Amino acid sequence: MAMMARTIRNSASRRTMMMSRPIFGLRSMSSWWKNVEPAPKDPILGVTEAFLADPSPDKVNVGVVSLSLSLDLTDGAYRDDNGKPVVLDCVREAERRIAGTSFMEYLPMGGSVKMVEETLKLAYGDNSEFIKDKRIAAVQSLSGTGACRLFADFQTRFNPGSQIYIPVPTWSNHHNIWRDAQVPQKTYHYYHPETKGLDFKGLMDDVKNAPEGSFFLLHACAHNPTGVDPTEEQWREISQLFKAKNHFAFFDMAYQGFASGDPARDAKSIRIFLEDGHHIGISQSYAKNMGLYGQRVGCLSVLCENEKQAVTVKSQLQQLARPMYSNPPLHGAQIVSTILGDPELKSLWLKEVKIMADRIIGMRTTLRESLEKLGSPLSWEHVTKQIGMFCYSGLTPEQVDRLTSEYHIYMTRNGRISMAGVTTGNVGYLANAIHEVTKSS
Ligand code: KET
Repeated sequence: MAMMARTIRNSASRRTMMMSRPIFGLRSMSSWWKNVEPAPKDPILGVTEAFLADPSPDKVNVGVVSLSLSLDLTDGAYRDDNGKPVVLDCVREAERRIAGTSFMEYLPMGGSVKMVEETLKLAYGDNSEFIKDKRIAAVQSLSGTGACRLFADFQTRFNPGSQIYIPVPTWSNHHNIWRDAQVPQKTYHYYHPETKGLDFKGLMDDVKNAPEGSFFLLHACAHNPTGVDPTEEQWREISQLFKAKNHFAFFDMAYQGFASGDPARDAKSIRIFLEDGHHIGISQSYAKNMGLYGQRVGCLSVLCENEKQAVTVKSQLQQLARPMYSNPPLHGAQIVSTILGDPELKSLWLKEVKIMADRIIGMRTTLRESLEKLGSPLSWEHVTKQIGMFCYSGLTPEQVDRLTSEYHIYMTRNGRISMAGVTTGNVGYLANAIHEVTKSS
């Protein structure tokens, strides 16, 4: 026993000695990153971090009527009317069916063929001739962000020096994505702060004045952050002008189903471009409309001239994916293909998408009515006019700061409210706080 204790003591003191001995070379090895500055906080996900760090004891009371609620209305993640995250019933059923599967192997570099097939139908239409003719190069992507990034990398590689036109404003990460892919960015007019609607004239002028064959990023529906979409007629005019200018349209469709409650209707902009014979690119995501945020499942597609070209383009997209992440994750893709491949589960999904979209539309009405009942001197018509997950409220960064410091309400500093986090329980609290910070403006 005594010998054992001595041995332990000895080896412990040997360890201490070794640790205190200077290890030459280590200092110089670690010093190359000593000048690295902290990265700026992300304007969306950074706010959620701040919310999580808020020590307010009432934070857990989200959704409960209380005068000191703490609300996170930052990112576009859907909550039910009790403020709780939602796993759709169709997803639970798909998971039940997948459970116990013996397949845990790699997907191909381009991802699940079945998932991609079903996903293309949602964007291009069930009976799309382009799908039948195999003219679409498509790969599973790491959700919508991954699809945008893969496309941006494809653009740089095969059209070096080309630029991308991005709307003002847009989802903040669009700028990061094309910047990191080394694609120079230009902007085009989109939102009119005075009318809180579309600046259609500004948009058309910018499209007209861009050099022939420019790349444009378009939000297919439920524009983030403004909630302002062109009408069908305006989409037709945009498409015609793109045709005349030979521009390339890349559609980011992160909210299919969240604008109208019907995914097919929300793909109208894309269908118009297809009818007009454009070759387009599309990013699709199941983060929001299937609630698969953390599963990172989406799709990048590029419509080509013929099957041969589509095979070639797909091979290059895979070639871009291989050194980055090799192949995409399996589980989310299985969930999606199980749901969309089964008519019953698919119709359950469509019902659930509509329920989510309708709840948000209902909350817009209640928020506007509550502000009007409080006697707000401002117009809140835009709250119900805008569509999708977000309300671009018109609040200034200073007013947002007051909402956070005085009311524990978190949202991005551009005044974007994630309507998906507004509930029957907290809408009154939110309206009151907005009224308090805006009534003297
Ligand atoms: N495009 C748009 C327009 C978009 O708003 C998002 C996410 C994405 C793509 C990417 O989603 P993904 O989870 O990669 O499929 N927007 C929300 C979350 C975030 O910022 O990442 C948001 O704006 O809150």
